[in-house]
Amino acid sequence: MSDQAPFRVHILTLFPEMFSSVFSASMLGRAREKGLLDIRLTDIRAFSLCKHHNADDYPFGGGAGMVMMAQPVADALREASRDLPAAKKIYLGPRGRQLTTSLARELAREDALILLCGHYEGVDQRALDACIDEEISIGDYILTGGELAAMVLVDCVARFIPGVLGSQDSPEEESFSDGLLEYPQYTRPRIWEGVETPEVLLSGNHARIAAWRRRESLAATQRLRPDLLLSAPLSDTDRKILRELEAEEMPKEESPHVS
Ligand code: 4H7
Repeated sequence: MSDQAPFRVHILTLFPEMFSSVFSASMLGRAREKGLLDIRLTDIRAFSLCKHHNADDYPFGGGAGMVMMAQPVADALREASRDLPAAKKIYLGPRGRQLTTSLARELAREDALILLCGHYEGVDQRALDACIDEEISIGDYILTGGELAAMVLVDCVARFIPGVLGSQDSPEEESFSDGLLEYPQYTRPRIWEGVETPEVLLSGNHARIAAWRRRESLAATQRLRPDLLLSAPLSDTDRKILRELEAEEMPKEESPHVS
């Protein structure tokens, strides 16, 4: 248990059963047990006023699929808002602002979040216009529903809630926080299938290890995501290492080579 008030997330969906394993396992499960994260789920169908509890209907203008009706969605959002009046109301959809580390850090500073998951062809635009503060996308690809996007957002935001990561870890130390890709990791056994762990990691020399890791981060970023180097904060030493790596990668024309 913790004395800090939990970060509250209320998720509205037609498929609440999709969330149980993701929110019970590993770090998110532990964060909830520790009282750092309070996740509520509402089945939008419960707000349907129809005989058969439908919350979707055919699209006006025709076309394939179903559209989630304005009334049950808006009623569900308004009830969630009465409970969490300061919460930011987010719709997960492909037209939204893209989720990044910096957006996740911002969202973790909100009082609470209400997440609306669209399914089928999405939600009637009038309910979105009346109730939603912001649409967020987890990336440029299409999903069958907003539920997986909501899970990704909660996972990503939870890492910025104090106490969710172990006391050793800092969310700022990892990839995309310092603007570089991560260095490779090794654990026992020291030799696996004949492949050795880099000797430096067994040296116990913390300065050498830190220097090796920084070099590996720079090398991976240069090779795999050179675009990140344009905005990463780099020291003079970093720039010198990058020039060395570049020279290794691209040997000079006149340098001798084995054929
Ligand atoms: C809201 C609006 C999120 C939710 C539209 C959701 C990608 C993302 C959805 C849709 C999502 C993301 C309607 C988009 C049907 C696809 C064929 C559910 N897809 N749909 N279209 N990138 N899908 O964050």
